[in-house]
Amino acid sequence: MRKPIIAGNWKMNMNPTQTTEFVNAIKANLPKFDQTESVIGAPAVDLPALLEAAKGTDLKVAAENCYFEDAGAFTGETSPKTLNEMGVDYVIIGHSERRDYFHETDEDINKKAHAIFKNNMTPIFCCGESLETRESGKAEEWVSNQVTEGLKGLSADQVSSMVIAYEPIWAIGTGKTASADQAQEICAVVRQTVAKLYDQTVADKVRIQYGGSVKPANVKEIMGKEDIDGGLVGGASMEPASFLDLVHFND
Ligand code: G2H
Repeated sequence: MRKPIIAGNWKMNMNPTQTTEFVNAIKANLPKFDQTESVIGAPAVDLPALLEAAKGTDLKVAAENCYFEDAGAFTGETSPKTLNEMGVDYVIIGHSERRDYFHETDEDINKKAHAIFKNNMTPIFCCGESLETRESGKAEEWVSNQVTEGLKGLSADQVSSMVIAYEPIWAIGTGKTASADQAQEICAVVRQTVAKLYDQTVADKVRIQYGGSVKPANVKEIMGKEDIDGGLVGGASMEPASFLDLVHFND
């Protein structure tokens, strides 16, 4: 039985004051962590405020990115070692915005996955195809390849414990959601890919999220699909009542 995981991805929105106010507004009404994991991914500059406000609550904290080295001459980058020392639980890697605008490669993302595990945190590894790739009939092959490259060298235990987020680029922030069936179809491909690379036991353990215009109105149907264990949510995660509706999808 895989525990559901709903994670907000605030992207480059919110400031520390808004972060504290947000957590104060939701913290008493979060589901118990052992039933559903509620996570917020915030910009690095908001993480101290987020961690402070989340202390003693059922909320887990994600960074939206990190570098793959612990320290060194890498101006402007964020150390995974420091994130761990701060108390961060998850790090989102390979989001399509980072692949596209910041030219992150499969190899960079794979190095980040290794660095995150080395520093005792859990990656939320994103994958997903563009509209062009989908229309050319190559979505399955594309996503399977991203997963294969992204997981290179990770152990079965590591992959069993991680989260993979399938986010079709054409459904991100566009208001166009993949139908629950379209989302399920590719999430099943992600799980089959993990089974091929490792084995069925690992594939049965890895948690797979769908992301792309998830909102309170569609979360229940999406979460009802066999291979979907969670949501990675941008726009609809930035308002307290909406966030609470998402994490209480099965109430
Ligand atoms: C996809 C998602 C969050 P939104 O990027 O990862 O954003 O829910 O706004 O489509």
